[in-house]
Amino acid sequence: MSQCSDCHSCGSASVLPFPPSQSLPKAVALVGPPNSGKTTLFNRLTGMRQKVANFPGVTVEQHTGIAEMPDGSALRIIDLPGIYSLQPRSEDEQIAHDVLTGVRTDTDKPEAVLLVLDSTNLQRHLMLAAPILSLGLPTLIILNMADDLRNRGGHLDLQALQGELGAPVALVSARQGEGMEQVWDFLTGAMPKPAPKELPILQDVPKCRQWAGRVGHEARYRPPAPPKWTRRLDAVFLHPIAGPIVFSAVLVLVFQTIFTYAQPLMDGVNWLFLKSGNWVAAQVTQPLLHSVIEVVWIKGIGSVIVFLPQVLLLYLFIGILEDSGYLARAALIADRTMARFGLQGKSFIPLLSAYACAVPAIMATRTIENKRDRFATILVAPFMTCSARLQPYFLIVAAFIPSRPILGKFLSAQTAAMLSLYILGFVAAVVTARILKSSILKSGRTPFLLEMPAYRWPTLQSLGLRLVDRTRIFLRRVGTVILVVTAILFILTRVPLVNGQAPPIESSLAGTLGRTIEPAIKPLGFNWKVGIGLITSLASRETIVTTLGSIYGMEGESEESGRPGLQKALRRDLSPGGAVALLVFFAFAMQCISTIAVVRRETGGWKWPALQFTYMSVLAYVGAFVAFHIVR
Ligand SMILES: Nc1nc2c(ncn2[C@@H]2O[C@H](COP(=O)(O)OP(=O)(O)OP(=O)(O)O)[C@@H](O)[C@H]2O)c(=O)[nH]1
Ligand SMILES: [Mg+2]
Repeated sequence: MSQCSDCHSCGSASVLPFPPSQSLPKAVALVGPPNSGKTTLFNRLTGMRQKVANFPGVTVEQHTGIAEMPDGSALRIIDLPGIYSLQPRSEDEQIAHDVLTGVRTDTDKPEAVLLVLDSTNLQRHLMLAAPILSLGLPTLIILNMADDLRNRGGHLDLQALQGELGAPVALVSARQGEGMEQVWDFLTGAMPKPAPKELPILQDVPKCRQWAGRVGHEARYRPPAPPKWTRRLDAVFLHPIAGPIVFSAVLVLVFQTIFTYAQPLMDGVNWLFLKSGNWVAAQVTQPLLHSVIEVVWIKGIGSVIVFLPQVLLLYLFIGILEDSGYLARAALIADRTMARFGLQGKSFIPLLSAYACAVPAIMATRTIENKRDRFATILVAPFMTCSARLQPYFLIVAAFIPSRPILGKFLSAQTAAMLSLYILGFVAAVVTARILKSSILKSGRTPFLLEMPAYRWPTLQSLGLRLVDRTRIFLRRVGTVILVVTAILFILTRVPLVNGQAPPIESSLAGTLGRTIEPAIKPLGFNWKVGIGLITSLASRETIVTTLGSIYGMEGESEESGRPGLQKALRRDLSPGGAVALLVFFAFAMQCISTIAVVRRETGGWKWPALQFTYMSVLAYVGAFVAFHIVR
């Protein structure tokens, strides 16, 4: 076992001369405790848009960006996951540690460090200064959140702190761009050097804390007034009874908004898409091209595009939860419940973000220290209802469930059905976690430690940028995977030619494929058309919507263009039992190649993704079978 303390690395604690002799540093690392604003600064320096949010553990891997220096030269800036010490406890901390010490081959060893500390929480954050300075790299200590410090009446003497640490210090607000000239001065080597200082080697956490306290005292650090609102809000949000009630109310509000209030927006997008598509189709007289536009574009792609407003609303809500600081509170409330299923509060954040997409959620499990807890979270995350499931769910629910109110304006039958599907995925996740944690992934209970961030108003700019990025990703997905699959399907439904004409769909290649698997899916209440959709949805779940849209479009069954036509066609083709079975199938099946790939990467092999895929597929089949036979 290492004799090193938790907050200080071994070795000499003296600081090397600064700035580096002749040449400028080529790669500079952003280091600091979680949630101190490293990525905000990274984005400001490089002009990039890496994810920023108000909870610890947002960045879980290193990102390199280029900062353009005033003289036109380029400097590589490396954003790192947050660390509390140089003794890594979780995968993300390990990455930061390895980049910093030059162990990783995929990233340059940094030649200088920007140590980002939260100036409103300086006494705690200063503890990291000693081990980082002892690395001997030229280091600028950035006291971030200067705006917050000032607004809450905090103060410190920068010169004194600089003298105590023997390293340059800058008071900065990365969010507002305040004090950035000092950062540039450091990077260009124009910042004056303070006298070097021999730092003590500290052996344990209490000594580190003592040292940080003394340095803070010498720097006449006056901590800012405790954030009044944070205390007041926490009294409600973390209350053992009020907390869970608020949390449930937040969830219902989110779902109600997505499923009900998104409707007019979706209708608007649908109208726009149809009008523009029909206009283009009317200009094209060549029959093949005309039907490509009509089938692939209007009926296929159009049936997915309409979901953009819903997906954006979901991301908007997640953005507000993440940026406000509420997410960390929700994790704390969830910790007790999670413990019943063998997981812990730290698993909650990845699981909640899996409502958007399982891929970043699986990456976010890197913050979980206990490997078995981490693997269990990875294995259950794909059960959470991701935004790609929203589309088949919505199509089927809208087709089969009337939109009548259940609890007045508060809850409609369709919202209740959607909510049940979300609950179904959640139950599958926690039951699976329970099974895993009491069998192959058994481990003792890990205490849940998460630093609660101060509440912050989400800025319109940050929410707006999230939505712009999300729209781009959505459209890119539609324009690549979904368009390609829909185009291939179009070809497969037109071959082999009969007398130079496209055959009826059921005898086309796609139809033959669908009919080949029909015997296997008939017990679930699905016909060959749904079968084709199940095959294409292996590429991504939304493609079942474009597939059914194109098939019914080609058959002319959806005379009425757009979603109402598709819904009518579905009602003709699926019994209510088959519809419920299809929903259950989508709730449980792991139809996402990207998720399989990321599980393989994060678990280091094929064993876990293979187990996960088999388990989820069997559960999907059996679940759909049972649902079909119960509902009929
Ligand atoms: N008031 C204020 N907030 C800031 C400032 N810089 C960052 N923030 C906020 O602090 C929160 C955390 O910012 P990030 O940049 O994600 O922090 P990080 O250090 O990269 O966090 P991890 O990746 O989790 O380690 C976000 O809500 C930011 O908007 C600042 O100068 N002032
Ligand atoms: Mg970050």
